[in-house]
Amino acid sequence: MSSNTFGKLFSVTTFGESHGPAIGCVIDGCPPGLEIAPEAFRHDLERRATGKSRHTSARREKDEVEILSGVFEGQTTGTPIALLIRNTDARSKDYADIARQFRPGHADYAYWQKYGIRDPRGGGRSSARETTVRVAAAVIAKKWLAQRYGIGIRGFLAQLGPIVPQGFDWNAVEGNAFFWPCAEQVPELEEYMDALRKSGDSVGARVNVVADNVPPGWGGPVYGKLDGELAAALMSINAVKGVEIGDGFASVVQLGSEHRDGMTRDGFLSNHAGGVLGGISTGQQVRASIALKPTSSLRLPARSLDVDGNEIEVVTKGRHDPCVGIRATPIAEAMMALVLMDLALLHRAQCADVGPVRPRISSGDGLD
Ligand code: EPS
Repeated sequence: MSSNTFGKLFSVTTFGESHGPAIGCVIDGCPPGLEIAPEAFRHDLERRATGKSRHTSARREKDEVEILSGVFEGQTTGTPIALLIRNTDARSKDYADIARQFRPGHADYAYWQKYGIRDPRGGGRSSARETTVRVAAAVIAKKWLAQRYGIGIRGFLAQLGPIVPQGFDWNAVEGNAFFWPCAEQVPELEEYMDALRKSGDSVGARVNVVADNVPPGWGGPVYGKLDGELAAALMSINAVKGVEIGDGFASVVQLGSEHRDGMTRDGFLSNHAGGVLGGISTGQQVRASIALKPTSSLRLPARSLDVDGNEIEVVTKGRHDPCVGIRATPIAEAMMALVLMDLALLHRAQCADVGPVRPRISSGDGLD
C-alpha cells in the first residue's frame, strides 16, 4: 500500500534512488517458461538512456541488468523475478547547494511535505532514473505479449514544444535521437534544442503510444477499465501532466456522428475511441497520448524557499534534460506494456472459457 507496486496479477515493485547504490524491481506473477536472457534488456534500456545525444542529460549509466531470481537456465520459473541495475555515474556534489532548497516545479517540495525528510541527490526517488526499471520490467511484458498475442507496442514524439510533425513515417522514429516520425525535421529539432540548452530553459513535449493486435475484451469494468489503468500508468511517469485516450480532449468539440467509429463486415471505419469502449478493448489499435511538462531543474535563477523558510534564489547545476519528453517514448511504451500484461492475465483468469464471440470486427486501423 505504499505506492511502489504496479499491477494486480503481473505486479512490479520498484525500488531505489537516483544516487543510491542501485535501482531495481521485483516482478511477481510472470507466467513460467518465457525465455529471457540478460541481453534482452539492452535494446530498450539504451533507447531510454541518458548521455546518448547532446539533447539529454549527460549522465552515462551502463544500465546493466542483473537477474537475481525467477529465471532458471534462461526461462522464467513463475517465481518473483528480481532485477538489479547499479548506479555507476551519480555526481552527488552537483546537488550540494540545493540540498536544503526547493526547486520550483519540482517534486522535492512535495516529498518534503509528505515525509519530512528527502534524499536530495539527483532527485532521489522522484528522479526519472526510476523509469529505467519500469522499462526493464516491460521488456518481459512486451516479449510475452508479442509471443502470445502478436501484440506490438510502439511510440513516438508527437510534439516538442511548439514543433509538430510535418509528416509521418514509423521507419523514421528509431532513426533519430528524438523518436521523431518525420526525418526531414530533425535538423529543425536540433537547432531548437541547441538554442534552448544555451538559454538554460526547458520545454514540454507530447508522446504518443499505440498497441496493435490487442484482442477485444481486455479491461475490467468499472474500476479496472483499460483506459483508466492506462491513464494511471502513464500519469505515473515523471513529468506527465496530461493523458489522452483516442481523440482525448479533441472529443470536446466533436459531434457524436463524427466521434463514433462505424462498424462494417470489413472492419471499423475509424478509431476515435482509441481502441477502448466501456473500458474494454475493442480489438482496434489502443492509442494514448501524454503531455510532459518542462523540467524544473534549471540553471536560470528562480525565487524559492529553503527548508527553514528563508526566501532564496535557487539555481540548479548538473546534467539535466532540457526536454524530458525526448526520452519518454520507451517509458510510455513500457507502461502500456505493463498495463496490457496485467489485463491479459486478469482477462484470462476470469474469461478464459468465453468465446470466441461473433461477430468479431477487424480493427480497420489505417482506415481513418
Ligand atoms: C534526473 C536528473 C539527472 C538525469 C536523471 C534524471 O540526474 P543526475 O543529476 O544524477 O544526472 O541524469 O536521469 C537518469 C539518470 C536516467 O537514467 O534517467 C531527474 O531529476 O529526474
